[in-house]
Amino acid sequence: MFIDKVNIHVKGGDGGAGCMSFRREAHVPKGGPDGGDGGDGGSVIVRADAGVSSLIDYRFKHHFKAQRGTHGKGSRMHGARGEDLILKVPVGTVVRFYDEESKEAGELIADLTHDGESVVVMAGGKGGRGNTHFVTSTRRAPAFAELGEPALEGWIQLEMKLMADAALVGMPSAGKSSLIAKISAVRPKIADYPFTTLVPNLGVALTSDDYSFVVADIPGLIEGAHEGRGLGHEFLRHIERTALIVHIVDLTGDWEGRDPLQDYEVINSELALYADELAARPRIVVANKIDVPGTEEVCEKLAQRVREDSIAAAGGNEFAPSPIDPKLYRISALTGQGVDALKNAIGTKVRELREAAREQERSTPRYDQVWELRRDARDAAFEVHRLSDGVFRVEGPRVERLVVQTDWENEEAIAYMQHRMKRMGVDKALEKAGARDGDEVRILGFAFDFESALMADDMFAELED
Ligand SMILES: Nc1nc2c(ncn2[C@@H]2O[C@H](COP(=O)(O)OP(=O)(O)OP(=O)(O)O)[C@@H](O)[C@H]2O)c(=O)[nH]1
Ligand SMILES: [Mg+2]
Repeated sequence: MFIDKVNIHVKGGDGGAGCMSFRREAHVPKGGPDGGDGGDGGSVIVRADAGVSSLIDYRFKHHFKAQRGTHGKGSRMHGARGEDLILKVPVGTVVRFYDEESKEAGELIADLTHDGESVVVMAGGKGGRGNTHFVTSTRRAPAFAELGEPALEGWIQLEMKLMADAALVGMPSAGKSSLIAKISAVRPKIADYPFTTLVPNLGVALTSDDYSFVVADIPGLIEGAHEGRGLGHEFLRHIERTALIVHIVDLTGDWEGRDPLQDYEVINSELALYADELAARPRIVVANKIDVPGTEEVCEKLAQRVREDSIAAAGGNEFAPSPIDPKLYRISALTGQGVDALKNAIGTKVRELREAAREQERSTPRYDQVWELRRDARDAAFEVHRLSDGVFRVEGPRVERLVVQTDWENEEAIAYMQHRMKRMGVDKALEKAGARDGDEVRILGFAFDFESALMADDMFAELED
Protein backbone atom coordinates (compact mmCIF):
# COMPACT_ATOMS: atom_id res chain seq x y z
CA MET A 1 0.00 0.00 0.00
CA PHE A 2 1.21 3.44 -0.88
CA ILE A 3 0.87 5.62 2.23
CA ASP A 4 1.27 9.19 1.24
CA LYS A 5 -0.72 11.17 3.80
CA VAL A 6 -1.00 10.73 7.56
CA ASN A 7 -2.28 12.82 10.46
CA ILE A 8 -0.44 12.55 13.74
CA HIS A 9 -0.64 14.14 17.15
CA VAL A 10 2.63 15.54 18.46
CA LYS A 11 3.56 17.00 21.81
CA GLY A 12 6.79 18.55 22.97
CA GLY A 13 8.19 17.66 26.39
CA ASP A 14 7.06 19.81 29.31
CA GLY A 15 9.73 21.83 31.05
CA GLY A 16 10.85 20.60 34.47
CA ALA A 17 10.01 22.75 37.49
CA GLY A 18 12.59 25.02 39.05
CA CYS A 19 13.44 24.25 42.67
CA MET A 20 12.89 26.38 45.75
CA SER A 21 15.57 25.48 48.24
CA PHE A 22 18.03 27.04 50.69
CA ARG A 23 21.53 26.03 51.54
CA ARG A 24 21.88 23.99 54.73
CA GLU A 25 25.07 24.21 56.63
CA ALA A 26 26.03 23.27 60.12
CA HIS A 27 25.53 26.19 62.49
CA VAL A 28 23.82 28.29 59.79
CA PRO A 29 20.05 28.35 60.36
CA LYS A 30 19.13 29.41 56.84
CA GLY A 31 21.67 29.76 54.06
CA GLY A 32 21.17 31.49 50.70
CA PRO A 33 18.88 30.14 47.98
CA ASP A 34 20.26 27.17 46.05
CA GLY A 35 17.34 25.77 44.04
CA GLY A 36 18.41 24.46 40.62
CA ASP A 37 16.57 25.07 37.33
CA GLY A 38 14.25 22.58 35.71
CA GLY A 39 15.46 21.09 32.44
CA ASP A 40 13.92 22.20 29.14
CA GLY A 41 11.54 19.74 27.54
CA GLY A 42 12.55 18.16 24.23
CA SER A 43 11.01 19.36 20.95
CA VAL A 44 9.32 17.36 18.24
CA ILE A 45 11.27 17.74 15.01
CA VAL A 46 10.32 16.47 11.58
CA ARG A 47 13.35 15.67 9.46
CA ALA A 48 13.65 14.60 5.83
CA ASP A 49 15.83 11.52 5.49
CA ALA A 50 16.91 10.07 2.17
CA GLY A 51 16.90 6.61 3.75
CA VAL A 52 13.15 6.71 4.40
CA SER A 53 10.91 5.93 1.45
CA SER A 54 7.39 6.04 2.85
CA LEU A 55 5.20 7.27 5.68
CA ILE A 56 4.32 3.71 6.67
CA ASP A 57 5.79 4.21 10.17
CA TYR A 58 2.98 6.63 10.92
CA ARG A 59 0.18 4.46 9.69
CA PHE A 60 -0.67 2.78 12.98
CA LYS A 61 1.04 4.91 15.57
CA HIS A 62 -0.45 8.38 15.75
CA HIS A 63 0.78 9.89 19.00
CA PHE A 64 4.30 11.11 19.46
CA LYS A 65 5.81 12.87 22.42
CA ALA A 66 9.23 14.30 23.16
CA GLN A 67 10.79 13.72 26.57
CA ARG A 68 10.03 16.08 29.44
CA GLY A 69 12.71 17.97 31.33
CA THR A 70 13.35 16.79 34.88
CA HIS A 71 12.88 19.04 37.89
CA GLY A 72 15.64 21.06 39.44
CA LYS A 73 16.90 20.10 42.92
CA GLY A 74 18.61 21.72 45.87
CA SER A 75 22.34 22.47 45.93
CA ARG A 76 21.92 24.14 42.53
CA MET A 77 21.32 20.85 40.78
CA HIS A 78 19.70 21.50 37.42
CA GLY A 79 17.21 19.13 35.90
CA ALA A 80 18.17 17.23 32.75
CA ARG A 81 17.04 18.43 29.36
CA GLY A 82 14.41 16.19 27.73
CA GLU A 83 15.49 14.54 24.50
CA ASP A 84 14.11 15.83 21.22
CA LEU A 85 11.95 13.44 19.30
CA ILE A 86 12.97 13.26 15.67
CA LEU A 87 10.38 11.97 13.23
CA LYS A 88 12.04 10.84 10.03
CA VAL A 89 10.08 11.30 6.84
CA PRO A 90 10.89 10.84 3.16
CA VAL A 91 12.47 13.69 1.27
CA GLY A 92 9.58 15.50 -0.37
CA THR A 93 7.28 15.54 2.63
CA VAL A 94 5.02 18.52 3.19
CA VAL A 95 4.17 19.33 6.83
CA ARG A 96 0.98 21.17 7.71
CA PHE A 97 -1.17 21.84 10.73
CA TYR A 98 -4.23 19.62 10.86
CA ASP A 99 -7.60 20.40 12.40
CA GLU A 100 -8.82 17.20 13.99
CA GLU A 101 -12.38 18.49 14.31
CA SER A 102 -12.99 19.72 10.78
CA LYS A 103 -10.64 17.05 9.42
CA GLU A 104 -8.94 19.66 7.30
CA ALA A 105 -5.32 20.47 6.72
CA GLY A 106 -4.30 23.95 7.81
CA GLU A 107 -1.33 26.22 7.47
CA LEU A 108 1.78 25.02 5.71
CA ILE A 109 4.63 24.51 8.16
CA ALA A 110 7.39 23.29 5.89
CA ASP A 111 8.14 21.62 2.62
CA LEU A 112 11.11 19.35 3.28
CA THR A 113 12.67 18.93 -0.10
CA HIS A 114 16.28 18.17 0.84
CA ASP A 115 17.91 15.34 2.74
CA GLY A 116 18.54 16.46 6.33
CA GLU A 117 16.21 19.44 6.19
CA SER A 118 14.14 19.71 9.35
CA VAL A 119 11.57 21.79 11.15
CA VAL A 120 10.68 22.08 14.84
CA VAL A 121 6.94 21.40 14.78
CA MET A 122 6.27 21.51 18.52
CA ALA A 123 8.75 23.20 20.81
CA GLY A 124 9.35 21.73 24.25
CA GLY A 125 8.54 23.83 27.32
CA LYS A 126 11.29 25.83 28.95
CA GLY A 127 12.47 24.59 32.33
CA GLY A 128 11.33 26.70 35.29
CA ARG A 129 14.03 28.68 37.01
CA GLY A 130 15.12 27.87 40.53
CA ASN A 131 14.90 30.42 43.32
CA THR A 132 18.53 31.50 42.93
CA HIS A 133 17.40 33.62 39.98
CA PHE A 134 15.06 35.79 41.97
CA VAL A 135 17.39 37.35 44.51
CA THR A 136 17.22 41.13 44.46
CA SER A 137 18.90 43.71 46.65
CA THR A 138 15.87 43.78 48.90
CA ARG A 139 14.86 40.10 48.78
CA ARG A 140 17.70 37.88 49.75
CA ALA A 141 15.62 34.77 50.23
CA PRO A 142 13.07 34.36 47.44
CA ALA A 143 10.71 31.63 48.58
CA PHE A 144 9.44 30.54 45.18
CA ALA A 145 10.58 29.03 41.93
CA GLU A 146 9.04 28.90 38.46
CA LEU A 147 7.07 25.87 37.43
CA GLY A 148 8.05 24.25 34.15
CA GLU A 149 6.56 25.65 30.97
CA PRO A 150 3.97 23.35 29.42
CA ALA A 151 4.93 22.13 25.95
CA LEU A 152 3.04 22.83 22.77
CA GLU A 153 0.95 20.06 21.29
CA GLY A 154 -1.35 19.53 18.36
CA TRP A 155 -2.15 17.62 15.18
CA ILE A 156 -0.05 17.86 12.07
CA GLN A 157 -0.38 16.34 8.65
CA LEU A 158 2.48 14.74 6.79
CA GLU A 159 2.07 14.39 3.08
CA MET A 160 4.58 12.72 0.87
CA LYS A 161 4.82 14.02 -2.62
CA LEU A 162 6.83 12.28 -5.26
CA MET A 163 10.15 13.87 -5.90
CA ALA A 164 10.56 12.97 -9.51
CA ASP A 165 12.24 15.20 -12.06
CA ALA A 166 9.88 14.13 -14.81
CA ALA A 167 6.41 12.60 -14.72
CA LEU A 168 5.01 10.38 -17.47
CA VAL A 169 1.38 11.29 -17.91
CA GLY A 170 -1.25 10.20 -20.38
CA MET A 171 -4.39 8.18 -20.96
CA PRO A 172 -4.64 4.62 -19.64
CA SER A 173 -2.73 2.11 -21.82
CA ALA A 174 -0.73 4.83 -23.58
CA GLY A 175 2.45 2.94 -22.74
CA LYS A 176 3.78 4.90 -19.74
CA SER A 177 4.81 1.79 -17.82
CA SER A 178 6.31 0.26 -20.96
CA LEU A 179 8.43 3.39 -21.37
CA ILE A 180 9.69 3.58 -17.78
CA ALA A 181 10.63 -0.09 -18.03
CA LYS A 182 12.73 0.73 -21.09
CA ILE A 183 14.60 3.69 -19.60
CA SER A 184 15.10 2.58 -15.99
CA ALA A 185 15.49 -0.54 -13.88
CA VAL A 186 11.92 -0.62 -12.58
CA ARG A 187 9.72 -3.42 -13.84
CA PRO A 188 6.11 -2.31 -13.43
CA LYS A 189 3.17 -4.37 -14.56
CA ILE A 190 2.33 -3.81 -18.22
CA ALA A 191 -0.97 -5.00 -19.67
CA ASP A 192 -3.46 -4.21 -22.38
CA TYR A 193 -6.28 -3.12 -20.07
CA PRO A 194 -6.73 0.38 -18.59
CA PHE A 195 -5.61 1.26 -15.07
CA THR A 196 -2.94 -1.40 -14.89
CA THR A 197 -0.83 0.99 -12.85
CA LEU A 198 -2.52 1.78 -9.53
CA VAL A 199 0.28 3.58 -7.71
CA PRO A 200 3.13 5.61 -9.15
CA ASN A 201 6.39 3.87 -10.01
CA LEU A 202 9.66 5.71 -9.62
CA GLY A 203 12.73 4.88 -11.64
CA VAL A 204 16.19 6.31 -12.16
CA ALA A 205 17.17 6.92 -15.77
CA LEU A 206 20.63 7.58 -17.12
CA THR A 207 21.36 9.63 -20.25
CA SER A 208 24.04 8.47 -22.66
CA ASP A 209 26.46 10.92 -21.03
CA ASP A 210 25.66 9.50 -17.57
CA TYR A 211 23.42 12.22 -16.24
CA SER A 212 20.82 10.67 -13.93
CA PHE A 213 17.29 11.79 -13.22
CA VAL A 214 14.16 10.37 -11.60
CA VAL A 215 11.09 9.52 -13.64
CA ALA A 216 7.62 8.77 -12.30
CA ASP A 217 5.12 6.58 -14.10
CA ILE A 218 1.73 7.92 -13.00
CA PRO A 219 -1.58 6.02 -13.24
CA GLY A 220 -3.59 6.87 -16.34
CA LEU A 221 -5.66 10.06 -16.43
CA ILE A 222 -9.10 10.33 -17.98
CA GLU A 223 -11.53 13.12 -18.69
CA GLY A 224 -12.80 14.50 -15.38
CA ALA A 225 -9.69 13.38 -13.48
CA HIS A 226 -9.32 16.85 -11.98
CA GLU A 227 -12.64 16.39 -10.21
CA GLY A 228 -11.98 12.86 -9.08
CA ARG A 229 -12.85 10.58 -11.99
CA GLY A 230 -10.70 7.50 -12.40
CA LEU A 231 -7.56 7.05 -10.38
CA GLY A 232 -5.60 9.97 -11.63
CA HIS A 233 -6.77 12.63 -9.24
CA GLU A 234 -4.91 11.25 -6.24
CA PHE A 235 -1.78 11.43 -8.31
CA LEU A 236 -2.27 14.68 -10.11
CA ARG A 237 -0.95 16.41 -7.04
CA HIS A 238 2.31 14.50 -7.37
CA ILE A 239 2.73 16.03 -10.78
CA GLU A 240 2.58 19.40 -9.09
CA ARG A 241 6.15 19.07 -7.99
CA THR A 242 7.81 17.49 -10.96
CA ALA A 243 9.75 19.99 -12.98
CA LEU A 244 8.93 18.39 -16.31
CA ILE A 245 5.80 16.75 -17.69
CA VAL A 246 6.31 14.06 -20.32
CA HIS A 247 3.00 13.63 -22.04
CA ILE A 248 2.59 10.23 -23.73
CA VAL A 249 0.03 10.02 -26.53
CA ASP A 250 -1.12 6.63 -27.82
CA LEU A 251 -1.15 6.92 -31.61
CA THR A 252 -3.47 3.95 -31.93
CA GLY A 253 -6.08 5.48 -29.63
CA ASP A 254 -6.26 1.92 -28.41
CA TRP A 255 -8.24 2.47 -25.30
CA GLU A 256 -11.92 2.86 -26.24
CA GLY A 257 -10.85 3.37 -29.87
CA ARG A 258 -10.26 7.05 -29.31
CA ASP A 259 -8.89 9.84 -31.40
CA PRO A 260 -5.29 10.50 -30.32
CA LEU A 261 -5.58 14.24 -30.93
CA GLN A 262 -8.62 14.42 -28.76
CA ASP A 263 -6.79 12.43 -26.06
CA TYR A 264 -3.98 14.94 -26.24
CA GLU A 265 -6.40 17.82 -25.67
CA VAL A 266 -8.17 16.05 -22.81
CA ILE A 267 -4.95 15.49 -20.88
CA ASN A 268 -3.85 19.10 -21.43
CA SER A 269 -7.13 20.43 -20.16
CA GLU A 270 -7.20 18.08 -17.16
CA LEU A 271 -3.78 19.35 -16.11
CA ALA A 272 -4.84 22.96 -16.53
CA LEU A 273 -8.13 22.42 -14.71
CA TYR A 274 -6.35 20.75 -11.81
CA ALA A 275 -3.95 23.64 -11.33
CA ASP A 276 -3.43 26.72 -13.44
CA GLU A 277 0.31 26.59 -13.24
CA LEU A 278 0.42 23.06 -14.67
CA ALA A 279 -0.66 24.51 -17.99
CA ALA A 280 2.62 26.42 -18.13
CA ARG A 281 4.80 23.61 -16.74
CA PRO A 282 7.68 22.61 -19.03
CA ARG A 283 6.49 19.80 -21.23
CA ILE A 284 7.66 17.26 -23.75
CA VAL A 285 5.12 15.49 -25.94
CA VAL A 286 5.71 11.90 -27.05
CA ALA A 287 3.92 9.91 -29.74
CA ASN A 288 4.03 6.23 -28.74
CA LYS A 289 3.38 3.01 -30.70
CA ILE A 290 4.90 4.19 -34.02
CA ASP A 291 5.53 0.50 -34.75
CA VAL A 292 1.81 0.04 -35.40
CA PRO A 293 1.09 0.44 -39.12
CA GLY A 294 -1.32 3.18 -40.21
CA THR A 295 -0.42 5.67 -37.52
CA GLU A 296 1.73 7.97 -39.68
CA GLU A 297 -1.02 10.37 -40.64
CA VAL A 298 -2.28 11.03 -37.14
CA CYS A 299 1.33 11.35 -36.02
CA GLU A 300 1.89 14.19 -38.49
CA LYS A 301 -1.24 15.94 -37.30
CA LEU A 302 -0.13 15.65 -33.72
CA ALA A 303 3.34 17.01 -34.59
CA GLN A 304 1.68 20.01 -36.21
CA ARG A 305 -0.52 20.59 -33.15
CA VAL A 306 2.42 20.41 -30.77
CA ARG A 307 4.32 22.97 -32.83
CA GLU A 308 1.33 25.30 -32.72
CA ASP A 309 0.86 24.85 -28.99
CA SER A 310 4.52 25.53 -28.40
CA ILE A 311 4.36 28.82 -30.25
CA ALA A 312 1.11 29.78 -28.53
CA ALA A 313 2.67 29.06 -25.11
CA ALA A 314 5.53 31.40 -26.04
CA GLY A 315 3.04 34.21 -26.56
CA GLY A 316 2.77 33.65 -30.31
CA ASN A 317 6.46 34.25 -30.95
CA GLU A 318 8.03 31.40 -32.86
CA PHE A 319 11.52 32.34 -31.70
CA ALA A 320 10.82 32.95 -28.02
CA PRO A 321 11.53 30.18 -25.50
CA SER A 322 8.43 28.09 -24.84
CA PRO A 323 7.60 25.78 -21.94
CA ILE A 324 6.42 23.26 -24.54
CA ASP A 325 9.12 21.56 -26.60
CA PRO A 326 8.14 22.22 -30.25
CA LYS A 327 9.36 18.79 -31.27
CA LEU A 328 7.14 15.70 -31.11
CA TYR A 329 9.21 12.71 -29.97
CA ARG A 330 8.19 9.62 -31.90
CA ILE A 331 8.85 6.33 -30.21
CA SER A 332 7.88 2.73 -29.79
CA ALA A 333 8.10 1.68 -26.17
CA LEU A 334 7.68 -1.87 -27.46
CA THR A 335 10.58 -2.06 -29.93
CA GLY A 336 12.68 0.68 -28.32
CA GLN A 337 12.75 2.83 -31.45
CA GLY A 338 13.36 6.52 -30.60
CA VAL A 339 13.54 5.79 -26.87
CA ASP A 340 17.20 6.73 -26.37
CA ALA A 341 16.77 10.06 -28.15
CA LEU A 342 13.76 10.79 -25.95
CA LYS A 343 15.65 9.79 -22.79
CA ASN A 344 18.50 12.14 -23.65
CA ALA A 345 16.10 14.96 -24.44
CA ILE A 346 14.40 14.51 -21.06
CA GLY A 347 17.79 14.44 -19.33
CA THR A 348 18.92 17.65 -21.03
CA LYS A 349 15.72 19.43 -20.08
CA VAL A 350 15.89 18.19 -16.48
CA ARG A 351 19.44 19.43 -16.16
CA GLU A 352 18.43 22.87 -17.39
CA LEU A 353 15.49 23.02 -15.02
CA ARG A 354 17.54 21.86 -12.04
CA GLU A 355 20.10 24.55 -12.65
CA ALA A 356 17.43 27.20 -12.89
CA ALA A 357 15.84 25.93 -9.66
CA ARG A 358 19.17 26.02 -7.84
CA GLU A 359 19.67 29.57 -8.96
CA GLN A 360 16.30 30.55 -7.59
CA GLU A 361 16.83 28.69 -4.32
CA ARG A 362 19.93 30.72 -3.62
CA SER A 363 17.90 33.90 -3.61
CA THR A 364 14.92 32.72 -1.52
CA PRO A 365 14.99 32.01 2.21
CA ARG A 366 14.25 28.49 3.34
CA TYR A 367 10.57 28.18 4.07
CA ASP A 368 10.84 26.33 7.37
CA GLN A 369 13.12 28.98 8.83
CA VAL A 370 10.65 31.65 7.86
CA TRP A 371 7.89 29.69 9.50
CA GLU A 372 9.80 29.20 12.74
CA LEU A 373 10.50 32.91 13.00
CA ARG A 374 6.91 33.75 12.31
CA ARG A 375 5.79 31.29 14.97
CA ASP A 376 7.99 33.00 17.55
CA ALA A 377 6.47 36.34 16.73
CA ARG A 378 3.00 34.89 16.94
CA ASP A 379 3.77 33.20 20.22
CA ALA A 380 4.70 36.47 21.90
CA ALA A 381 1.66 38.31 20.56
CA PHE A 382 -1.40 38.82 22.78
CA GLU A 383 -4.75 40.52 22.62
CA VAL A 384 -6.74 42.44 25.19
CA HIS A 385 -10.53 42.12 25.06
CA ARG A 386 -12.92 44.17 27.11
CA LEU A 387 -15.57 41.69 28.28
CA SER A 388 -17.77 44.12 30.19
CA ASP A 389 -17.38 47.21 32.30
CA GLY A 390 -14.28 46.72 34.40
CA VAL A 391 -13.55 43.17 33.15
CA PHE A 392 -10.82 42.37 30.64
CA ARG A 393 -9.45 39.20 29.12
CA VAL A 394 -5.89 38.83 27.88
CA GLU A 395 -5.22 36.08 25.32
CA GLY A 396 -1.98 34.93 23.77
CA PRO A 397 0.16 31.78 23.82
CA ARG A 398 3.07 33.13 25.83
CA VAL A 399 0.97 35.12 28.31
CA GLU A 400 -1.16 32.06 28.92
CA ARG A 401 1.83 29.80 29.48
CA LEU A 402 3.22 32.32 31.93
CA VAL A 403 0.06 32.00 33.99
CA VAL A 404 0.19 28.21 33.95
CA GLN A 405 3.83 28.33 34.95
CA THR A 406 3.06 30.23 38.12
CA ASP A 407 2.37 28.73 41.52
CA TRP A 408 -0.77 30.65 42.46
CA GLU A 409 -0.50 29.63 46.10
CA ASN A 410 2.66 31.63 46.38
CA GLU A 411 2.46 35.44 46.53
CA GLU A 412 6.02 35.98 45.52
CA ALA A 413 5.57 33.76 42.49
CA ILE A 414 2.57 35.83 41.48
CA ALA A 415 4.53 39.05 41.91
CA TYR A 416 7.23 37.62 39.66
CA MET A 417 4.69 36.68 37.00
CA GLN A 418 3.43 40.26 37.12
CA HIS A 419 6.95 41.48 36.59
CA ARG A 420 7.25 39.37 33.44
CA MET A 421 3.91 40.53 32.11
CA LYS A 422 5.00 44.07 32.59
CA ARG A 423 8.09 43.31 30.55
CA MET A 424 5.89 41.96 27.78
CA GLY A 425 3.83 45.15 27.77
CA VAL A 426 0.62 43.61 29.06
CA ASP A 427 0.03 46.46 31.56
CA LYS A 428 0.43 49.09 28.85
CA ALA A 429 -1.97 47.30 26.56
CA LEU A 430 -4.55 47.01 29.34
CA GLU A 431 -4.21 50.67 30.15
CA LYS A 432 -4.70 51.53 26.53
CA ALA A 433 -7.82 49.38 26.42
CA GLY A 434 -9.20 51.45 29.28
CA ALA A 435 -8.43 49.35 32.34
CA ARG A 436 -8.36 51.22 35.65
CA ASP A 437 -7.52 50.49 39.25
CA GLY A 438 -9.60 47.70 40.65
CA ASP A 439 -10.68 46.28 37.27
CA GLU A 440 -10.58 42.54 36.82
CA VAL A 441 -8.09 40.93 34.44
CA ARG A 442 -8.69 37.35 33.30
CA ILE A 443 -6.19 35.03 31.71
CA LEU A 444 -7.31 31.45 31.04
CA GLY A 445 -9.13 30.41 34.23
CA PHE A 446 -7.32 32.88 36.47
CA ALA A 447 -8.41 36.35 37.53
CA PHE A 448 -6.61 39.16 39.27
CA ASP A 449 -6.85 42.80 40.04
CA PHE A 450 -5.48 45.30 37.53
CA GLU A 451 -4.14 47.76 40.05
CA SER A 452 -2.47 45.39 42.45
CA ALA A 453 -1.36 43.14 39.67
CA LEU A 454 0.27 45.34 37.17
CA MET A 455 0.59 48.83 38.51
CA ALA A 456 2.13 47.88 41.82
CA ASP A 457 5.79 48.50 42.39
CA ASP A 458 7.76 45.90 40.56
CA MET A 459 9.88 44.28 43.22
CA PHE A 460 11.78 42.38 40.52
CA ALA A 461 12.47 45.41 38.36
CA GLU A 462 16.22 44.96 38.62
CA LEU A 463 16.14 41.41 37.23
CA GLU A 464 16.97 40.92 33.58
CA ASP A 465 13.74 39.13 32.71
N1 LIG B 1 2.47 -1.98 -30.34
C1 LIG B 1 2.83 -1.34 -29.25
N2 LIG B 1 2.24 -1.62 -28.09
C2 LIG B 1 2.66 -0.96 -26.99
C3 LIG B 1 3.66 0.04 -27.05
N3 LIG B 1 3.85 0.55 -25.80
C4 LIG B 1 2.97 -0.11 -25.00
N4 LIG B 1 2.25 -1.01 -25.71
C5 LIG B 1 1.18 -1.90 -25.20
O1 LIG B 1 0.12 -1.11 -24.70
C6 LIG B 1 -0.47 -1.73 -23.57
C7 LIG B 1 -0.46 -0.78 -22.40
O2 LIG B 1 0.88 -0.51 -21.99
P1 LIG B 1 1.24 -0.01 -20.55
O3 LIG B 1 2.70 0.31 -20.57
O4 LIG B 1 0.76 -0.94 -19.52
O5 LIG B 1 0.39 1.32 -20.53
P2 LIG B 1 0.19 2.38 -19.35
O6 LIG B 1 0.19 3.71 -19.97
O7 LIG B 1 1.18 2.15 -18.29
O8 LIG B 1 -1.29 2.02 -18.88
P3 LIG B 1 -2.00 2.26 -17.44
O9 LIG B 1 -1.05 1.80 -16.40
O10 LIG B 1 -3.21 1.45 -17.51
O11 LIG B 1 -2.28 3.72 -17.37
C8 LIG B 1 0.34 -2.99 -23.32
O12 LIG B 1 -0.32 -4.08 -23.90
C9 LIG B 1 1.65 -2.71 -24.02
O13 LIG B 1 2.31 -3.89 -24.44
C10 LIG B 1 4.25 0.30 -28.32
O14 LIG B 1 5.14 1.16 -28.49
N5 LIG B 1 3.80 -0.42 -29.38
MG1 LIG C 1 0.93 1.65 -16.40
